Amino acid sequence: MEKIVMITGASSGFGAACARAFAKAGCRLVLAARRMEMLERLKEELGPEVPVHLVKLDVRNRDAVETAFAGLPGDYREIDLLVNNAGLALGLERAQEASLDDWDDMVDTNNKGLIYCTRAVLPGMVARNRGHIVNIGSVAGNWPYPGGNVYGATKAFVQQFSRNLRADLLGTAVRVTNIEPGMAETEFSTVRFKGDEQKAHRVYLGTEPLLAEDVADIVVWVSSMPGRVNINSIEVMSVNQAWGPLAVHRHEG
Ligand code: NDP
Ligand code: 8X3
Repeated sequence: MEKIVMITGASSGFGAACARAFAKAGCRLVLAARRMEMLERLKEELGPEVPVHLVKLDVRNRDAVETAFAGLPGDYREIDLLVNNAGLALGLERAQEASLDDWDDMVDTNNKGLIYCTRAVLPGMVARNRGHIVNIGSVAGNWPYPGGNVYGATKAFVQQFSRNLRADLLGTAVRVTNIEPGMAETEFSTVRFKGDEQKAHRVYLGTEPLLAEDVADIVVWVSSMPGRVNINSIEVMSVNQAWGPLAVHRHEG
């Protein structure tokens, strides 16, 4: 696969696993995240034979996103595949107690960052009549759960944005896919619980969650389908996760 693949949030979890998987598939990689030292380590791990361009980028910063895409070296500029993966959940408090700063941060990263990156690559993809945007949504965008409030809503936005992109791109060869994973063990819960490793660990205790590699395999698969095939969305869970019954509150007595 001789593609130029740009992955946001490549410093850990799904993003880093996607980098490893696309490196194995023979792609040129543009890896972006805020923690440059983690990206440097990943580049070293991938080895000198894998063409990698690193970008220190906070996707919440619109100017920085525009500058980063405009400043890509010539041999990395014509991005074939953008994996919009950078994202986070912050907190699990009920809406009436949740932090507005956390809500801002999730909207700024999961939604605004994702649309800035998408808008930066789309004109080139349409002009070349070639390209694929893979968004990392979540089951949380499809199914409500207590404390999911704004995080789930940001992922519902990603789902609808992905569908609307397809509507706009009809008549071009540019593809759009929304991947909607359930519980997967990455740094996700450590970030959600603001560094509380024990609380994060308890999320996965006694289960066999998805691995980052599972999600990366799916991203590689959807992008390696023939050009006539657009996988619109894939919802994927660990076999240890399923839906609960609708909740009913009953008065005492
Ligand atoms: P991780 O916390 O392991 O990875 C998140 C990545 O996003 C990191 O590389 C982080 O890099 C990057 N990131 C966060 N904020 C920014 C920012 N402002 N600018 C640039 N990069 C940023 O979690 P996951 O791998 O699990 O999460 C990846 C995506 O998958 C997210 O969108 C998440 O919502 C989604 N997801 C996760 C699930 C799970 O259970 N793990 C399930 C469903 C969806 P850095 O901090 O270096 O900037
Ligand atoms: C991450 C999955 O269920 O923690 O998007 O919201 S969940």
